[in-house]
Parts: sequence; structure tokens; C-alpha cells
Amino acid sequence: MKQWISRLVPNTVPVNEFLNRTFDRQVKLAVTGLSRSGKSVFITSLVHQLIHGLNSAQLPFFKIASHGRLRGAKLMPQPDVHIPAFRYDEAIEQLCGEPPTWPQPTTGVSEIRLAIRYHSNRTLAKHISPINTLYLDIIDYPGEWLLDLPLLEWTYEQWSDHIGTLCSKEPRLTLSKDWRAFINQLDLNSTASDPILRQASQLYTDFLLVCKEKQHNLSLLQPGRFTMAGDLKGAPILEFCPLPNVMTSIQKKEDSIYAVMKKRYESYKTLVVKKFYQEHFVSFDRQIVLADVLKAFNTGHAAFSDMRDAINLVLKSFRYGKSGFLNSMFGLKIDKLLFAATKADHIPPNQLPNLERFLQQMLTISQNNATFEGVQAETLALASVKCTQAAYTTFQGQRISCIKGVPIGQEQPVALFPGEVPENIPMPEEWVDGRFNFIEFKPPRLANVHGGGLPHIRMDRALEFLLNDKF
Ligand SMILES: Nc1nc2c(ncn2[C@@H]2O[C@H](COP(=O)(O)OP(=O)(O)OP(=O)(O)O)[C@@H](O)[C@H]2O)c(=O)[nH]1
Ligand SMILES: [Mg+2]
Repeated sequence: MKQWISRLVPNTVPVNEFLNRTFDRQVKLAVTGLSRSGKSVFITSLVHQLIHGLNSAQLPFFKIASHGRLRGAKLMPQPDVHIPAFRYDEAIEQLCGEPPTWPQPTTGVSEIRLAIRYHSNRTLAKHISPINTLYLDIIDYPGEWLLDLPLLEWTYEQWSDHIGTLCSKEPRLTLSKDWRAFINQLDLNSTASDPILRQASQLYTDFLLVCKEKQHNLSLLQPGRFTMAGDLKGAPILEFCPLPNVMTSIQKKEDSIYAVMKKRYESYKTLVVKKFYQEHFVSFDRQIVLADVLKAFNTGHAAFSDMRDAINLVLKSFRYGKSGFLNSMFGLKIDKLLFAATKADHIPPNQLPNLERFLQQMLTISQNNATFEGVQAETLALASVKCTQAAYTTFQGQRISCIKGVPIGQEQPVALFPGEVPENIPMPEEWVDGRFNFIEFKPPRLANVHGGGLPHIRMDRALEFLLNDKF
């Protein structure tokens, strides 16, 4: 039987994986989010919630747990031995340490596999095999690298023009001044030299790093490896930059600055981006898109619109559609998509509907593109690890909903009103300074983390939406 099947299956897919996927026993979940959006904390919490899922009080909306059909979940050896393992154990030790700390920003790709064992509810499956196993595969990676995916669609000229357009408006107009001044004085037809290429790419990298700083909080920063080099630190493949507004009449000698920059861009696409995409991004069947909307609120309209454009752009790189038998054989498509506003514990519970509505408006284009292809999509505000409690205060005789938690850098809990999440996207002039103050909190101190799930907001609903039809 296995031999017969192996003739059917494309050589890129191991037979066991093919069988698991065809018979709905494996799910590959794409956890998609820009840098600091909360991917690593989400993956850690998701694994922890599932491993402690028998404590059904933790996950009331995750039906296999709350209906008593979950038999348990366990970490398994991951399918790809050449990829580092996602260190759930280290992340949970940090989150639950004394004092608890957040995981460090991710610097490379890692992978984790979880086996979820359950009593089947499907009529046929119940009789053939009453207890089934679903394998859940997730990868983690630096959010910066996501921004590279759109490059696969762009020529060097198109990318350069795109960056040129971004830099024609504030705040990039000012922030990119030094880099633009340097490239504008170059004779692009002259012979390229290492010092020139290095200086141009360094100035461009410095510009990207300033854009990333807290006071600007810009998201659309390409190439991704320039702000998170990983194992490519110092490699010549990162020594190029866009050259916007170049006249088409420019003579393109093979060793000219222009030609060498273009060649490096193409090599970057082929050797870095394509490899990353093909190894990790082609065969998802479920997706959760994490967005830290509240971060954008703190910074203003430019940061918000940049984050919106970046996420919508990145989502064009995924394959959406209904999964059928043939898709299982020839590469899967995402058939369920969850948009999640993360860190929902930064706002009082009565503002969650506004946060969800806001995110929905922000990503309408992507939602439309996916649902057009028959994908089921939903929006949710969640907190992977709930760090605050709801609190109340009175102001001018009115009861006001607040939150109470320990801010990063402080030792004692404070109660505060962080500002009200607007129901609709405000006009640019309405993003006034100080209107929002969503601060970061320390993880909570937990007495019995190894005996129960982490405190969360709506992780159970996320699990139910993403996985319910697989059980
Ligand atoms: N209050 C709260 N803060 C969170 C939560 N999840 C993440 N954070 C905060 O967001 C920061 C970033 O979270 P990560 O999970 O490391 O983000 P990431 O998307 O993996 O970031 P990169 O690895 O840089 O791409 C954390 O250090 C926390 O400060 C949450 O559920 N609640
Ligand atoms: Mg991370």
C-alpha cells in the first residue's frame, strides 16, 4: 500500500506526512506577525494550554477540552531534524521564573511538533479508531524576515521605486536623509568597490534601524535581514541597497555600482528569501495573523498606516483556498484564517469589541482576498499571557474601567486607564500625542504554572476556531 502511495506522492513530501495530511491527522499552523507582535509568546502559551488542556476550566470555549474528549497533548520529535527546535521549555522557564521575564526577540527559525490525542466525534472514525492523534506543526522565526516575502514578486527596479516612494514622505523623508545624500552623489555607472557598497548598505541599514526605534515604530522595513541579520551578519550578500529614481537611460555596465547592487539584490532573493519561503512557507493549512495594534496607537498615524500596509503586503504571499484531496498531494492552501489583535490584556475587557472591530477594518483587504477564495476568516482580540486584572476607578463621579498590572521597569502594580480604543480608524489629525498610553507589563508571577495553563484571554476561542473541524 505504502509503495503504491509513494508513486502518487510528489518526492518533496514524505509518505507518512502525506498520509497524515490526507487523513486530516496533521495541521501546519502559520503563526504570522511582524517583529514584537507576540509570536513566540503565543506559541509558548498555545503549547502550554494544550499540554494542560485536561484542566478544562482553563479552556471553556475549546470544545474537545471542555466536553471531555481530550486525552492529552505531548511534545513530539519534530519532522525536520535540520531545523533547530523551538525551545518551549526555556520560554516557559523564563515566563514562570522568579522574576518572570519575556523571551528574547527571535533570531532564527525553529520548529515544534505537538501530538494531540482525542476521542473522535466523527461517526465513521468513532467506530474504526475511537482514539485519534492530530499532529500540530508550528515554526517560529524573526518577524523582520516576513517583510522579505513580497520581494519575490518585485524586480530590483520595482523595489527601488517602492522604497523611493516611501522615502518621499515623512517620517522617512527626514530619516533617510544621510543615506539618500550618499547615493545621490554616486556615479552609478562607475566601477563598484567594496567600500562604496559597504557604506551605502550601512547607511541604508542605519536608516532602517532608526525607523524601527520606539519613537517611529515603522514596520515596512526591507530587506528583513538588514534589521535582523541572523547567521548572515557581515556577509557580502547583505551589501546592497535600493537605488530609487534611476534614469532608465543609465548605462548598465556589468561591474558598475548599479549592476552590482542589482545582482546582489537578485542573489539575496534567490539564496535567502526563496530558500526561506520554500522551506517554511509553502504548506500551511491554517493561519493566525498576530498584530500588535496597540503599539501603533501609541506612536501615531504614520506608524499605524505603515503597520497596516506591511501586514496587508505580507499576506499576499500566502496561498489561500479550500483544501481538498488534491491539495493534500500538491501543496496545501490555507482554508482558515484568524486575525488576532495581541496583548489584549493592555486594555480593559469592555474595550475588546472595539479592538476587534479596529483590526478588522485595518485588514479588510486581506480578509476580502482570503474569503473570496472560500477561506473561513475571523477576528479576535487575545492575550497569550494575561498580565493584568480588570479594575475600576471613579473620575468626576463616573465609574471608569481600568487595568492593573506591574509595568516593565517597576516593582509594584499600578492601576491605569490606558485610553479608549476607537471604534473606527481615526483621521490622521485625530492621532494626537498622549491620546493613548498602552504600556508594557511584566508577566504575572504564578504559583502553580506546571499544574495548569497560563492565564490568557481567548486563547481557547483561537484554538477552537483554528482546530475544531480537525477533531
Ligand atoms: N501583556 C502582554 N504582553 C505580551 C503578550 N505577548 C507578547 N507580549 C509582549 O510583546 C513582546 C514581544 O513578544 P514576542 O512573542 O517575543 O514577539 P515576537 O513576535 O516573537 O517577536 P520577534 O521574535 O521579534 O519577531 C514580549 O516581550 C512582551 O513584552 C501578552 O499576551 N500580553
Ligand atoms: Mg519571537
